Amino acid sequence: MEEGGVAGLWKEVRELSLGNDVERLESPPSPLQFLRQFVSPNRPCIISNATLHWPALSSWAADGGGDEEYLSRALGRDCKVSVHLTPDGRADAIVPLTSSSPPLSVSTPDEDEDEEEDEDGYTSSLLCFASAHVERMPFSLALQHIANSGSPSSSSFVAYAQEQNDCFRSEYSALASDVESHIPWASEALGCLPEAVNLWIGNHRSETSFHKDHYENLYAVISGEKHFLLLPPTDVHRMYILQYPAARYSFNQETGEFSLKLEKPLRYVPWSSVDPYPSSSSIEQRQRSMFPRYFSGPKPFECTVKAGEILYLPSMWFHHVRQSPDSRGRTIAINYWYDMQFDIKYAYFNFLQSIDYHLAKPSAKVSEYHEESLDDDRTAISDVIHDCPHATKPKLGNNVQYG
Ligand SMILES: O=C(O)CCC(=O)C(=O)O
Repeated sequence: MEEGGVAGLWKEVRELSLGNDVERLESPPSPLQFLRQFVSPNRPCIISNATLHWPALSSWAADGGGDEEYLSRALGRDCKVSVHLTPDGRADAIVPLTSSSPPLSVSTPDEDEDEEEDEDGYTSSLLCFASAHVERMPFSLALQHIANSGSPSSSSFVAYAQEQNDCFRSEYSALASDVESHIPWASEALGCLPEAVNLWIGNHRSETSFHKDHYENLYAVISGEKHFLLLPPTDVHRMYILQYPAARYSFNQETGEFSLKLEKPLRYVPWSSVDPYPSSSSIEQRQRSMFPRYFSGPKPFECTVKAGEILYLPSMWFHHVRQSPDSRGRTIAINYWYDMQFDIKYAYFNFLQSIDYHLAKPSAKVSEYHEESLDDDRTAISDVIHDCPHATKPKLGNNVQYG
């Protein structure tokens, strides 16, 4: 891997500020400590023993002593919530528009051409940004679906309650008194109250692909565990962000099958191309050769957040999330999104994102750049976005926002 230039930056921020691990605090910091040691330097941390006083820790969590029915009783069994359904647990993820397993039918605005599939169901035709099928259903049914869909043999879909959009303060408001409405030391440090509070209930098949948000994120796990991969904003060139056409799953209850259709009018979403946990060795090989800066660069920060802990996920950090459920088959978390400061760090980040990785080599002359860029990621990227007419590198200010 290249030294100096942008690659030098990846190393330097780790040496100067981030280290190699996410720091763990045994108890909540004071607002001043949180501001000085974590928010200002844009460094993540995990805070243990952060929420043990919340009633949710005993009444929602499988090993907290609460009964299994508490949640649906407290919210109301028939109270409807939004549940995101996908064939494989990957919503808001890059998937091929033609895929054979699980059952999937696909149509594009120009309708299907004959494409040759390889053994993973990938074709040279098109990758898209696929959003979940969203179904409103009674909360008790949602909880059943979440637990059952943890096993591929018992369900043709994976259910994930992850509506975002401040869903905890709207759909789940009857549960408000079980948690704090904000994180006091964070609110004081950040000088504001949360802009959104979201509830996440999933199982081990639900996965959130690499992306970043323009929020300071306080992510509290209540039951089960969440596994994060984190990369700082300085590593943006390792994420291979490209514009993908937006598509949406729809699920047919009667046949139990999904179809995936491109949105009309066509819309493009800038999203990371990297899948850090490829599902087969052939996909892994392809990923490694197409995205060498991710796979050969410094390792992502890896951490597990357990019940009672809070992860501070600084604004603009790339994150990928998986989960392990509790004994009831659920992982439950709640997160608080606070407005970030659109300050000089944000401006630097946008500048970094806008510059070409190759042009940023310290000694590269323009003529060298033209030759070298041909045989590296340019060719790989043109494979990924084959047939994707508007695919370009993200423009300045193209915020990859989740929510
Ligand atoms: O828990 C997850 O699946 C994703 C969380 C996330 O992306 C966020 O909090 O911004």
